[in-house]
This record gives sequence, C-alpha cells and structure tokens, in this order.
Amino acid sequence: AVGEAVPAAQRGSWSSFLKSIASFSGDLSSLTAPPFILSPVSLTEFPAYWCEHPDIFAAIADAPDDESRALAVLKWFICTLKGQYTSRNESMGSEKKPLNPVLGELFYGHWPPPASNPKQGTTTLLVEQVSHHPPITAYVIENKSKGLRLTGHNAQKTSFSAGSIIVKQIGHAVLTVSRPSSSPVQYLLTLPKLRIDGLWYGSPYIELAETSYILGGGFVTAIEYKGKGYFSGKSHTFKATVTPAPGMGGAAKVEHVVEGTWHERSKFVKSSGGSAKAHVLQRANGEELFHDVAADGKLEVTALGGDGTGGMSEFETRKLWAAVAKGIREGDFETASREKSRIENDQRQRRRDEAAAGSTWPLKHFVPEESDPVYERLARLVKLTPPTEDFYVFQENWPAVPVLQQAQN
Ligand code: CLR
Repeated sequence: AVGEAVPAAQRGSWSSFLKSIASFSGDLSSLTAPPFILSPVSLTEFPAYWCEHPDIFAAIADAPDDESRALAVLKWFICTLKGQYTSRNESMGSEKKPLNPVLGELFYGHWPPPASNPKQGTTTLLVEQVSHHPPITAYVIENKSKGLRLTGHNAQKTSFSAGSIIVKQIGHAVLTVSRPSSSPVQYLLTLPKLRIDGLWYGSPYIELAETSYILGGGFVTAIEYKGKGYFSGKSHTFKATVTPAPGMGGAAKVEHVVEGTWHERSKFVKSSGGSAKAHVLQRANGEELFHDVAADGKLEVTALGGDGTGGMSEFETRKLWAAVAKGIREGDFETASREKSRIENDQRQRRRDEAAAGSTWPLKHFVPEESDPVYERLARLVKLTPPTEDFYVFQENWPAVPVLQQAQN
C-alpha cells in the first residue's frame, strides 16, 4: 500500500509530496518533505564518499604501469559506489532527503593513515558549496605524499518517470596522478545516472543506470549499470570494460572485463594480461576477485574545523546545521524547521544586501570557468556529450586552511 513504510501520521503528507514531485521537474531540494524522510546531513558532506577506502585510493599511486593504473583507478571507483549510493539505507533505513547546502557552506576533513602503514599518507578533503540556485558542490580530495588529487563538482537534474525519480548527475571529476620522473596523468570521471525507486512505499533506494566512464592514462573504461530485472536479474550490477584509448593499444589486444555487483563482489570475466591484473587481484575461497566490499573496512572522514583554531567557522556544515541536525535526529521537528527557516532567512537577507551593494558572495576556494580543457581533451576519446563542461578551479593560494595543512604534515 502507499506509504507502507511511512509513520501513519505522515502518510498524507507523503502522498502530497509524491504528487508534487510527479508534477515537477528541476530542483527537488526546494520541495517540502515530511519529517520521516529528512536526513540530518548536508550534501556538502557527500564528497567524502570518494575516499572511505583511503588505502585503495593511495594504491593508485603505486601501480607500475598505465594498464595496472587503469585497473587500480577502476577498483577505487567501484569501491566508492556502495557508500555513495546505499549507505543512507544502511544507516537510516532508506534513502533520505539531504540538507540543501547554503552558498559558501564548507566542509573540511581528513583520513589519517593507519598505524600499520604510515607510508599510505594522509588524505584531506575540502568542500565548498559554490552555488545555491542551482545547488552545486565543488571539492578537492588529496593525498599529497602519494601525489594524488581528485577535483570535481556535482549538481543534479531531476525528473519523474514511471513512479521513480530520475537523477541526471551534472558535473565531473578529474583525478590527477603526479609522478616523480614523468608528467602527471589525468583521468576524467563521469557520473552515473540514478533512479530512485521505492517511493510509493515510502522507502526510497537508489539504482544506477546507463554508463559512466573513466578516461585517460592511455585507457578507456566504460562502466555499464543494470538493476533488478535486467541481464542477471540482480540489483546493483555492473560490467566494466577496460581497453586502450583509440590509437594507444599497439598490436597487443588488451582488454579487461569485470562483472559483478558494486555493493558486494565483482570478478574478472575476461582478462588479456596477467601482470596488470595481478596488481589488483583479491583471492578469496579459491576465487579470483576484482573487488569484495566485505574484505575492506570503510573509514569515515574525520571532520576538521577550518578556521585555524580547531574550532569551526559559522559556515562549516556541522556547525551551521547543528541545531537542525539535532532536531531531526531527536525527532524534534518543530525546532528543526524553526532553525532551518532561520538559516534560510539569513541567506535571503545576505542576498538582498549583496544586491543592494552590487556585490556577490566571494567563494573561498574556487573560481568558476566556462569550460574545462581536461574534460574537452578526454571527452573526445568516447565522443561524450556535451563536448565541454564548466568547472570550478581550485585556488591553491587562496585562504589556506591551517587545519588541513597540519593534517597534511
Ligand atoms: C550527490 C553526489 C554524491 C552521490 C549522491 C548520492 C545520493 C544523491 C545525491 C548524490 C544527490 C541528491 C539526491 C541523493 C539521493 C536523494 C537526493 C539525489 C548524487 C534527492 C535530492 C532527494 C530526493 C528525496 C527522496 C529521497 C524522497 O557523490
């Protein structure tokens, strides 16, 4: 029945919420949703999902050649998907509606290396909400000692189809791998399309669809996503094909095909060479696995205060939303909604003041650019559309974040 998973008192407001999304397309964040579906976490925290396996991220730097590195990048990408797309179901019972970040909202964090392997280095995270209308989040994830940097931005375009919310992810990420004796290698990562199912019952969950790419370093990786009812009948299935970029393969026919589920296990179903594969192979129960989620623990990010004293400034997400998040966690929705209105009114006032003064909000870490040359160059490998995309360029020399620098040393 409709709203089976919804608390009885909120069923009415759940069906009106469903009606409003069915007749609406654009920015979902602006729709009022019933309390049971609210998450206390802001979207500025989501980029942390890229690095909940800092060891698998760091291992990219240790790959001995282009082919091994292409597989190492794919492995890291696949290992992030469970956190990105199923973790709210695990921690909160279903997918939820995240807090809609304010312009200039910040999140800083880090992952220290494990005591057993200090050489893995520290990974740091810097996130800034660079636009409110539409919501756009930019981030930089970096392991300086390994020479790895991931920069990217995210926005979403939502529509409604056959009872599901379809989310087209706008934006892309670029992974830069610096090497001591040769030029850096760059990979363009595109993002999968999402379908949010289970809405009718009030227990939404994400399924991935279509194809996303990892392009660069002499290779092209296409990752095709399927859900329940498609080829294997299982949820969360993918098939990844790694081949040399056009004109890069030479005479040797290199091809790796990996199949499985991104929230559990995947294995090589075809592999042309032994040595590259050996670099990422996991063995368990006599099987040659590409990746087994159960075999690696996830490490959640440690949030850092970014104002240099270890405390947080008022725009840091966990400070900004503290009262709202507490209200949502404790079921005190009156306080949550009052505090949320207070933040939103303050934002409206700031925008009015800026308009009156003829100024705009100064971003702290990024500058918007109309087109990204890295995207343009790598998108050509598979003739992606659009042929170019905008980008947010990280400003190394702008207000340094002392706490992040400390973490890096
Ligand atoms: C943000 C970027 C991350 C991956 C990711 C995971 C979940 C997505 C989120 C992104 C964007 C916002 C999102 C969310 C799931 C639900 C939520 C689409 C793409 C929407 C706005 C809320 C819908 C409300 C229903 C749950 C009722 O790397």
